[in-house]
Amino acid sequence: MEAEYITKHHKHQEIGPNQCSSCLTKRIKASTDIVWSLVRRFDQPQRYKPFISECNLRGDFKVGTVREVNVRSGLPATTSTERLELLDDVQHILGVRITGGDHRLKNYSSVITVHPETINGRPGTLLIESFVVDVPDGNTIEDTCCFVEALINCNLNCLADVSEKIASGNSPTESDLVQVKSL
Ligand code: A8S
Repeated sequence: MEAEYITKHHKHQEIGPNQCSSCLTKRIKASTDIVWSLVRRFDQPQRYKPFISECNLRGDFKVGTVREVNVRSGLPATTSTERLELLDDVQHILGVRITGGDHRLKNYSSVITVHPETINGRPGTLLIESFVVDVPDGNTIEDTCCFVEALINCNLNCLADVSEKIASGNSPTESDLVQVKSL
């Protein structure tokens, strides 16, 4: 199934010689309703992305809308400008492209899909996130891939944490989020 989902939804445009691309998966013990309700909020990435401190939408929430995000200190970045490319509430697909900002990820584009899966006999979620990005001058493909994968893994671990808290009826508290942030 996983391979089928990837072939179906995670085919990025042709990957250039100076680009890198990868695909990560995460299993979450919460329903797709819960996980998708967090992932789809293009206007509120800070609900589960620990490195984002603030987000402002330019205009209405719809495909084509741009958000300005502020990045927490300690990273080689301060801001990012990101465009909502695809939001499919039926198939649960979110596509985002980074169009600018003060950071080193040029031509970054990502797709997240969310799929129902039974985990230990309970409703769970398989999340798949893929990306493609330019390799910055002076960096290797491996370094770039590692850097981006580490950031995405932090996001997905935090997303799992928040989703599983909601699923168990405990709303996540600010201190839970701070704990994940410091990982
Ligand atoms: C996402 C994925 C990534 C975000 C990266 C990879 C970023 O927000 C951070 C550091 C950077 O150097 C680049 O889905 C950028 O958010 C945390 C500012 C884009």
